[in-house]
Amino acid sequence: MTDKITVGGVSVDTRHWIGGERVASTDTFTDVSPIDGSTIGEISRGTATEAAAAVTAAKAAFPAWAATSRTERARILHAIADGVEKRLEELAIVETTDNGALLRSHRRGVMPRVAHNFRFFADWLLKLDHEDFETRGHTNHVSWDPAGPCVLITPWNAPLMLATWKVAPALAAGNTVVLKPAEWSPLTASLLADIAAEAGLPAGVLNVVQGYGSEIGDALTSHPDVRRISFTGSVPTARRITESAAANLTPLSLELGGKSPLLVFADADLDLAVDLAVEQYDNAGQVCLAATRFLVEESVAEEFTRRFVERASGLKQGDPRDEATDIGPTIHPRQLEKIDGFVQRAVAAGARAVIGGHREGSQYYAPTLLTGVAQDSEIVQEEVFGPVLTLQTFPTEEEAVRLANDTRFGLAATVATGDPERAERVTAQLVAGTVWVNCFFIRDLRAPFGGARQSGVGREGGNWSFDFYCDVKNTVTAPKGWQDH
Ligand code: TXE
Repeated sequence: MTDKITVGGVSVDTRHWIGGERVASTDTFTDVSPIDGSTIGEISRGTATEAAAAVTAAKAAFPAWAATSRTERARILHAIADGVEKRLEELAIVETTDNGALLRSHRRGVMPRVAHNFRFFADWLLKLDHEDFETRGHTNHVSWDPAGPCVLITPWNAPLMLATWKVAPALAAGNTVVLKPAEWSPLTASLLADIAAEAGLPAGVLNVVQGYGSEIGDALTSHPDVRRISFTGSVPTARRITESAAANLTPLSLELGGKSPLLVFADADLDLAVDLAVEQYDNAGQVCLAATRFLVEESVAEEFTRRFVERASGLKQGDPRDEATDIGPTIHPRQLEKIDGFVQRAVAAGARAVIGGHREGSQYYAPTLLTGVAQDSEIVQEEVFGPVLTLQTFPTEEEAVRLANDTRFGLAATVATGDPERAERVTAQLVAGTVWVNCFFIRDLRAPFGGARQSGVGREGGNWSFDFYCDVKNTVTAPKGWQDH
């Protein structure tokens, strides 16, 4: 095994990053590019030994980092953001090669947001405060104490973006981190380790362990020295992690899947509604927030479908490095298999593919829209995580809300309507962590982010992140002169 590989002209270390040193495992796993199925390289395949070593390193580094002043922590986080900006192009090309999402989105949207994640939590840290208050002359002072080593487990659909949503607030809060990126997209986490070290983050404050969740997950999540676990991924894995964390009652933040609706009312601006609908193919549909269920008022359903099909047919699918591409590949042939299984079972049950409904070669799935789907069918109830959307119609507002809420998820919902009163009525009834009205994917780090029902546990963003990553403490001090009594 070579320690470094070159990806799109960028050198990437394939080993773990533990206690400020590169550590190799004896075994490796093969990282494959979704663009063409070619092998990128062999990556260290972590075991329980490296997982434990990473937690030990995080524990050892914790007291000094927790005691580092807020200003200094914020300065280092800004320096990491500088490093991300300096290496933006490199990060973009490596991420695209590794997970197949569009290079143009990585360049212009995602990587700038990665830098912003660090800047935002650095700045928020500096203004983080609770007001002191008084109880019968006694002062109550609430402080945000760092919690300790945090295990952060992230998925492959937006690897560095989702990792830094967690890493930045965890570090800002004064915690140390063990990051376990997904085995299908391990590379940018390794680059982040380099960038953080160059920015002056002390050894052991950020550790990265590579490998299969099934092999090293338990060693991380059941470790008694771990104080927080934040996970983004699937519901079954979240259940396993929850069981494993139960041993020490380690607090969890879980950001899971969704089956979010897009409600289109007859009074909506239909062109806007179609714009919002077409956006759901972004990242080849591999987006937890995607509004994959179109619920359209009967009277406009035909026209909406016509315009949607016209727009969707113009989308260009292909190599995500090409600036003209709109839809890239699916992360892995196994995911492609899974997507096609969902679609073929839906079609066998009576659904009609208005567009798509098939693979395009060995890495791509054609953008698909299915109609004739029953509310209780698998395709309407389960997350596909591919470019597969369903369309159902509704006769009344009441029925629209009923259908929208009728799944076990509750991550997001999007409403297209021209009537502000309807917007207010409907949004008040929707079960979702985020509701967008006549817009989609607007995300401000000050706002809470998370899911209702099986879409997640907990909220992150602004103070919500610090609530999670800190041990909030109240100190009650007696009035001056208490010793005279
Ligand atoms: O997810 P997993 P997978 C959904 C989506 C997708 C499905 C399966 O529907 O089709 O999940 O994807 C680590 N202990 N989402 O199998 O298994 C794993 O190594 C600790 C939605 O890739 O949840 C990876 O780092 N960790 C989603 C991470 O968990 C474990 C994004 C996610 O993998 C582990 C991704 C264990 N026992 C998938 N087993 C979203 N919400 O955006 C695995 N992991």
